[in-house]
This record gives sequence, C-alpha cells and structure tokens, in this order.
Amino acid sequence: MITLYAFGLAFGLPDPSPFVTKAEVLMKMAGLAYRIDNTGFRRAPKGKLPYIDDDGERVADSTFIRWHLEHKYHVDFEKGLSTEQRAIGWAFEKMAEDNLYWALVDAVGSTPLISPKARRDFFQKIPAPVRPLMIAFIRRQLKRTLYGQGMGRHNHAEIVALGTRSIAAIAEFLGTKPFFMGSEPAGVDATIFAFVAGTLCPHFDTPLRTAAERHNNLRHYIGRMTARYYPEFGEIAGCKAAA
Ligand SMILES: N[C@@H](CCC(=O)N[C@@H](CS)C(=O)NCC(=O)O)C(=O)O
Repeated sequence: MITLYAFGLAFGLPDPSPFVTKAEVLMKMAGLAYRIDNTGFRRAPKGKLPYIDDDGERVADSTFIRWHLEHKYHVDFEKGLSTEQRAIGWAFEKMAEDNLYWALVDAVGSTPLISPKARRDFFQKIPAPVRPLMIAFIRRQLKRTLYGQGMGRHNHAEIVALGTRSIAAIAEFLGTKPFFMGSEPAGVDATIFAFVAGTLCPHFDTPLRTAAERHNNLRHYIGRMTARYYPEFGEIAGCKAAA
C-alpha cells in the first residue's frame, strides 16, 4: 500500500498544497490503493510535501511521484496524446508549478483579506498565545523565499499581472474542451485542477481569484474534475461537482 504524506484537508480543498493534490489525483487516476498520512512533514526527505512511501521506497516531489507510478505500475498518464500534446502538457504544468504557484504564494501570503475563519482553521495547531508571532514569522519566511526564488523582486501589481497571464493561458488552452487535452483527463489535469482549484479557493480574496473567476470554463472544469475524482466533496472551490 502506498502512503501519501500530505498536509490534510483545509479551506474546502483536498489539501492546501496544490502539489499534494496533484499527487493524490495522479494516484486516483492510476487506480492505485493508497492511504494519506498527515504527520510526515518533519521527516520529508526534501523538506517539502508531498512524498510517498511505496513499500519502503520513499519518493519525494510530485513529478518524481508521477514518474515512479509510471515506471513501477506501468501507468500511462498520457495515453493517446501526441508528442506535441505531451510537450504542451509539460510546459503548462511547469508554468503552474514554477510561476503561477509563486504568484499564488505572494497573493495568499500578502493579502490582509484572508478570512479570520480560514486563518483560525489553518493555524489552529499553533497555540493561540503565540499564534500572531508565528504568523508574522511565517510571513517573513515566505517573503524571504519569494525574494530568493525571484518572484519577490517584483511588486505585487507586477506579480498579479504575471499570475493573471498564466491563468488566462490555462483558460484559453482549455477552451471548450471537457478536460485539458480533450474528452478524457490526462496526467496534466492533475496539476491544472490542483492549481486552478487553489486559485479559486473562496477563503482567499486575492486578485488572482478574481482573475480566475472571470473564466467560466475554469469553474466548470473544476466541477467536472471534482465529480470525477472527489465526488464526496460535492463541490471544491465553490464549483459544484458536475459531469
Ligand atoms: N517541487 C515540489 C514542490 C512541493 C512544495 O513546494 N511543497 C510545499 C507546499 S505547497 C512545501 O511542502 N513547503 C514547505 C516548505 O517549503 O517548508 C513538488 O512538485 O512536489
């Protein structure tokens, strides 16, 4: 049995980390049995989630998890796709993970509009008396990370412009297709679903959410993916599960 190390349900999302959600959707697409463990962060091989333990073999990073599933279980997440479609899928995934993600981190980390309930839920594990200090510490860390990554060298308006362009590119490429590459989901959908759902999450009142909400096809897409992979949720990010 595979164990997926995750943060756990939060903000109405399967996981607050889009990378964890991506890994979980891949597991669901592969039809593999797995269990979720929310206690593994301190032992994460690369200091990040997700990672999996597959019969004693630990694999860290959502992309390496995907490759592990492909190699060990002979899962083809790109069945029927052309070489060109595979290349496009990879490019969109990396745009979401390495560009949109940091714009999202900036948006969520800097917005004072995060609802008090969301804040309480997320930080509930931290004892109340030290919570404001810890939140300030985490914000400082986030700022440092964003600066090191490079996104943090832009001002917020510039970051929003970059994130908005990525969201528009996703919406434009999706167009009227049911799934990112056509009539059936492919591996790339695990990533696109995770990042678009995170962007649309109603608990974070960010300009990126507003940008995503302008694209009705994204909302319908999240509803379709929810129906397929998380029917028990009923809705994710305000998008009702629909076929
Ligand atoms: N490239 C990694 C990224 C994973 C990642 O950034 N995880 C974040 C949560 S979204 C994390 O665990 N951050 C903890 C930290 O940096 O301390 C993947 O694809 O899995």
